[in-house]
Amino acid sequence: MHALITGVTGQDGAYLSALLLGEGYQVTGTSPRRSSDNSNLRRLMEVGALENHKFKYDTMDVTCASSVDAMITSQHFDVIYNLAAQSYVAESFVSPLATTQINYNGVLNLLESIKKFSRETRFYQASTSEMFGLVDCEAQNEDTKFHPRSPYGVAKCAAHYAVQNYREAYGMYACSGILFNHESPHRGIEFVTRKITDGVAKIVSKQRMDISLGTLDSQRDWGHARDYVRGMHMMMTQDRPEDFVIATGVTHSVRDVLEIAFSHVGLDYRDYVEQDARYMRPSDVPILCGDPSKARSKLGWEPTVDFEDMIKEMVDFDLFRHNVDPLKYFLTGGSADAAANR
Ligand code: NAP
Ligand code: G4F
Repeated sequence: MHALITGVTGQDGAYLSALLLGEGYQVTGTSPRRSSDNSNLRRLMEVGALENHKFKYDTMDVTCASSVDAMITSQHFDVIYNLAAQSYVAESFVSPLATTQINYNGVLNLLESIKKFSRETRFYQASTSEMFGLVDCEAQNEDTKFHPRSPYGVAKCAAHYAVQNYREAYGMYACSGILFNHESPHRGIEFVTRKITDGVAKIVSKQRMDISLGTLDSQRDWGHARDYVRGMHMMMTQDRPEDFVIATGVTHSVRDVLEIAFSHVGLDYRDYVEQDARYMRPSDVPILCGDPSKARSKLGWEPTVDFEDMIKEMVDFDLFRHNVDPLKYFLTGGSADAAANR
């Protein structure tokens, strides 16, 4: 089996590559051409994908129809996972058109190309809980109405409906995973969980004194990316294409993330966090909580990583990255100097 993963250099691209390679797939992973220092391949290196002979990295920008066509006609893909996106919600308020180009037009380019040249290829779209936005029910499932609160959410809604339309109009195996927030040590540093765990590690290693954040009241249903890419793969190996919510069903606040991350290194977040209006959004999503019942019953999917363990894993990873050995740090009663990993 041959899989194409767009947006392979992101968090999910790395985990999905590792999963599919482990299942014996040949994987072609793409992202747009960036500067030539190859730093965008860091995650793929860390999960061991780059050294696997069944993995090939190539460049492709989903906003360019001709390069999408060239890729899809150059070889046969059994399955395409479209993870490519401008995925940072705050940035979408600054660059709504660019976000829409990638997150909606890019999806149309892929769907059109599959329709024209490779109709049997299965297509996965990375839909998101951000589409639910301002919710009026306790738990969101596949039937919950959308009320997006950002240009990112609006573009993802449009893409979601396009996938549904290509499925109905052309009988294509096209489906969307409506994934709630998922994090890991490979999460982008701009997202709130990783910003906090990286900030904690910088405070411990005395590189900074505090962290500036926006609202601490937002609540999200946060799971682990490794569990969530498993959900994607399960959706793509069903007999019929269907959309699925992937979530834990448990909600926490930004304050909970702070509480866990700081107390893990023996500090009180109240002494280190300041609020900064620059990180507030014109309209935000106050609370999300997913109902993954359909994924549980039809796919047999279950999350395996506990929220608190995930945040601690991220703090430990960032401590290590900032030259503090977490084990020595705890054994020496919280001395970063004694635990310097040099
Ligand atoms: P991510 O880390 O931001 O990765 C996004 C990927 O898209 C990167 O490889 C990026 O390349 C690539 N990309 C950006 N512009 C592109 C373009 N014009 N053409 C092709 N590729 C482009 O995102 P993620 O967290 O892995 O999420 C993967 C997907 O799931 C995204 O579509 C996201 O919107 C969606 N999603 C994420 C979550 C979550 O909580 N993580 C939840 C629901 C849905 P560079 O590395 O070169 O920038
Ligand atoms: O970590 P966030 O930036 O994630 P957000 O906006 O929920 O989006 C992520 O999850 C979506 C799934 O629902 C994905 F589709 C999307 O691609 C992305 O992966 O922010 C979470 C919450 C927000 O309410 C934000 O306002 O945290 C709040 N927050 C408070 N201070 C902050 C900050 N967010 C960020 N990024 N940085 C802050 O300083």
